[in-house]
Amino acid sequence: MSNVTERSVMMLGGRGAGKSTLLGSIFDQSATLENETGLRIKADQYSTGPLIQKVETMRAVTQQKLTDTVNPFEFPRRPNADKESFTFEIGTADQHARLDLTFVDMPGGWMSDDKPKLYDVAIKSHAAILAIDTVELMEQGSYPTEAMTELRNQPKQLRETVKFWLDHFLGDGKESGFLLLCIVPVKVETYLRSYSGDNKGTRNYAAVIDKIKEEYKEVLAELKKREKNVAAVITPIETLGNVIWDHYEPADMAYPKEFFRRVEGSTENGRKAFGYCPHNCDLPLRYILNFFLIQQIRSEVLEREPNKLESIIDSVVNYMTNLMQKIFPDFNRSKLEKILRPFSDVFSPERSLINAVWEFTNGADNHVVTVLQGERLLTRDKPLFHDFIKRIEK
Ligand SMILES: Nc1nc2c(ncn2[C@@H]2O[C@H](COP(=O)(O)OP(=O)(O)O)[C@@H](O)[C@H]2O)c(=O)[nH]1
Ligand SMILES: [Mg+2]
Repeated sequence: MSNVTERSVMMLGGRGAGKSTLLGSIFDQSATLENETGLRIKADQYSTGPLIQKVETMRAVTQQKLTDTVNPFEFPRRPNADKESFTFEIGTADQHARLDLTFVDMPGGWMSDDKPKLYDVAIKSHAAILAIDTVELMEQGSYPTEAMTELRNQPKQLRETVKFWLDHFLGDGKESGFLLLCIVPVKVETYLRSYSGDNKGTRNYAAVIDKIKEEYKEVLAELKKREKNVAAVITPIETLGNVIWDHYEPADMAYPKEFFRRVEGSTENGRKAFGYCPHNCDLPLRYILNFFLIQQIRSEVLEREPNKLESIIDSVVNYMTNLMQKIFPDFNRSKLEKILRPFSDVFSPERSLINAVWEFTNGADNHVVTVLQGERLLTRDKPLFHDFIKRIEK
């Protein structure tokens, strides 16, 4: 295949937060959508096995009444044992073009230990995923903190990493990018739904959002400073479905064992709640691909209309003007050219691929998503898209 492009996505979040599992779930659910969207998603030969293994582990969890999901043999410190990156090959059945998207999932402990490696990933990534262990976020207070070794979320340390990333692309005088941070609460089933037949009281997802805003406020403040260039969204996913947190048990001098139990009954809208039932795992990928596609379209508009654009934006009448003001509110051609350049060829301009990406990203279940900032970097405009498609050689 000739038209293969490559991009990378930085994975943020502590060891054991659920990053690799999250990627397994994204892969597993997205790959089944080909008939619906035309987008074919595979993993490369080195990633398929480990990704499927993560999904199988999760499937097994839903078969037990009560499980301690942290495998004591897998978990203790082997910081370099984990696979570091997973590549998704994103294309179509006709195989004319493909985007290889590599998620760089750093081995545990990097947040404080291996700065150079981390920074090396940061400077290559225009999109990042932050996995938040929702159970730790919400339940940590119920357990003596000093007994919890190495917390998984570590929002304070994260600030430094995020700041480095933002400064690299957007620091003084060198605005050279648009960025997306996709915050993904995992192990969130417990708070996302009410299950009838379950006795732990009403679930409250709004409390999760509030808690993220509180615990990660320094990180969010860094993002806010770069609001014009950075989109940030919260996309919760249900890796397992129907499995909720039950309790912690001490595990001397180590992170407490966390027990999950499966619910048996039904969800609030009457769906039978039983067994493995992942939901919305494709959301982060849909948002990332949408972000890339929208920037590519914007960059093409800018390239195509070098002379007209300024006058369109200056004039005050038609649909085009409103649209242009929406997609380029702070129009400054030379600056925009520079910061849109990295996106001009994310997807080879090849109709079937671009169409499939549009379809895939169109299917996002937006009602569970919280857009924190940068909505215009994600805004889909149909006429503009069709215009863009028309211009692509067959
Ligand atoms: N109940 C539950 N457990 C999970 C979930 N995701 C991950 N885990 C557990 O957390 C452990 C660590 O996950 P992993 O993906 O390896 O974390 P990483 O270090 O961030 O890559 C796994 O062995 C699972 O047992 C989830 O969505 N629900
Ligand atoms: Mg991992």
